[in-house]
Amino acid sequence: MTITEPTPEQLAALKSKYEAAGQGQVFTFYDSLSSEEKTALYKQLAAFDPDYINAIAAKALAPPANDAAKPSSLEPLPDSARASILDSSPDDIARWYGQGLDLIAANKVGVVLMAGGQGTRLGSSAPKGCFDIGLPSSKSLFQIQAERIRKIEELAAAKAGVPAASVSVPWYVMTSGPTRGPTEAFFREKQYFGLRPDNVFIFEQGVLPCISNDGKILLESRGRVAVAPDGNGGIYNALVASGVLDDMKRRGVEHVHAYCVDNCLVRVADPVFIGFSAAAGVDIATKVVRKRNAAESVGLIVAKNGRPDVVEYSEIDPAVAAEEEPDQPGVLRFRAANIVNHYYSVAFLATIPQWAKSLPHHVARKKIPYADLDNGGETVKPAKPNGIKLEQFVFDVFPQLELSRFACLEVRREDEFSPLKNARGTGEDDPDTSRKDILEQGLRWLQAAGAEVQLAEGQPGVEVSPLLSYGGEGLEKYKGQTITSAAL
Ligand code: UD2
Repeated sequence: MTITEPTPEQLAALKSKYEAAGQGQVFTFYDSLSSEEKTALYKQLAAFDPDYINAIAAKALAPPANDAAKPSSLEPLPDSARASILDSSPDDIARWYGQGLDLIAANKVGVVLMAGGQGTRLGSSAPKGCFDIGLPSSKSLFQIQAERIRKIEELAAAKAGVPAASVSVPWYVMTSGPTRGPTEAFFREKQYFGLRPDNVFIFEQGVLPCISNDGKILLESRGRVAVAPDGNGGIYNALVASGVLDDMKRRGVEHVHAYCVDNCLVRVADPVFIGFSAAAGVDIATKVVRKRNAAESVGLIVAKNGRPDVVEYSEIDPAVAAEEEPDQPGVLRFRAANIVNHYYSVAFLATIPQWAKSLPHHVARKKIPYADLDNGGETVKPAKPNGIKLEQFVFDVFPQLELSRFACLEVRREDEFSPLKNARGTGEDDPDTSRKDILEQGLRWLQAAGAEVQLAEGQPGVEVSPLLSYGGEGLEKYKGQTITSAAL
């Protein structure tokens, strides 16, 4: 790497900017660094604006003016903004499905995967998409999702009567500092799971410095600022900065499905969702499932001051989360659970520069390893939270919209939502629940097709490859057959 240390003038200018912002401590060890370390630290610091960091940290730490979770300010979404697969007519669902496939066949649909999370709760150091949930095929979450893209391209081409090779659903994979390298290596190693490499676009979201409890930017070591991914709301700046939005426009993509990597049941580029959203002519739509119980760690889709909004599980007042319908005891009043499964029109995404900077930052209090300024920069691993990470949430864009520009589609949890959040053995949202949910879905599909399935002892179901069936279709050939294998 060519070492281009900053000139004395450049260094002085940056130093005074940080000192004026009360953040001069980041230069504590600068003079004792090697030339390469000086260049790296200067480059890292020059990428941040210390005044902006102070402003967003102060705003994020200030008590919310009109507390989002105060009971009076929240309402469930009005029926006008909601639909449910559970009570939609088969004709409506079939129409949305057909419209979605037609848009996919016309190469107007793209997919954005949010895969920058660090998956700390899962306890794996590899990116979550690489995780093997223990299926008979040992497929990773990335492979399952890639094969669903391949299958939906094939189904769309078949319906349109065009060659499969003429249909492309570009897959834009958002990574972060810690996940980019391992993700790219995994995709190359797996030859992009059979997708055309020029239809896979791996990009990186931004990072923000970690801040101590007294508002100081933390050093991770003598020559490096402690940073963390800027939240899945970093997607918006990243779509523009990485050239993804330009690529979508170049391809003529008009409809985008953005989703969460850790949901093994996710219907990637779901034609029903795309068709529903395009037919509704909305800027943003979101899928929800019925909340499992008041304490479930999911955001809640609500209406707030007449706008669509989401109150995150880490910020909801427990009393609000537990409120029940007055005339339906036991039914939660706020039960539309966010599952990080969103539709955007590209026309709306083109307005990102107008509002992305104004999205709020949320505070996550964390134990952040830091360089002890008073002890030669020795790295200290704190026993309790010593600072905050600032992150934007992807759904914080929702209040930008009038309700008429937004739609919410309730789907069946057992068909579409099984998040992988926790380490094996937790019993909830862990690798075993993911594996079980996929196998049970395959069993339901085969039984619905008329197959007789004989399960081995302790086998919860059958793994049906996405290349065989996207959503349970195309299994007629198993009618009347006896299935004994664990995977098809
Ligand atoms: C997310 C939702 C929550 C609920 C829950 C359901 C947000 C902000 N919260 O909570 O409302 O829907 O999931 O499972 O969406 N990610 C990035 N970059 C980041 C941070 C996260 O790409 O800097 C991705 C991450 O890889 C994952 C998704 O965003 O695909 C959700 O992140 P998470 O699992 O950390 O969010 P969680 O479970 O706290």
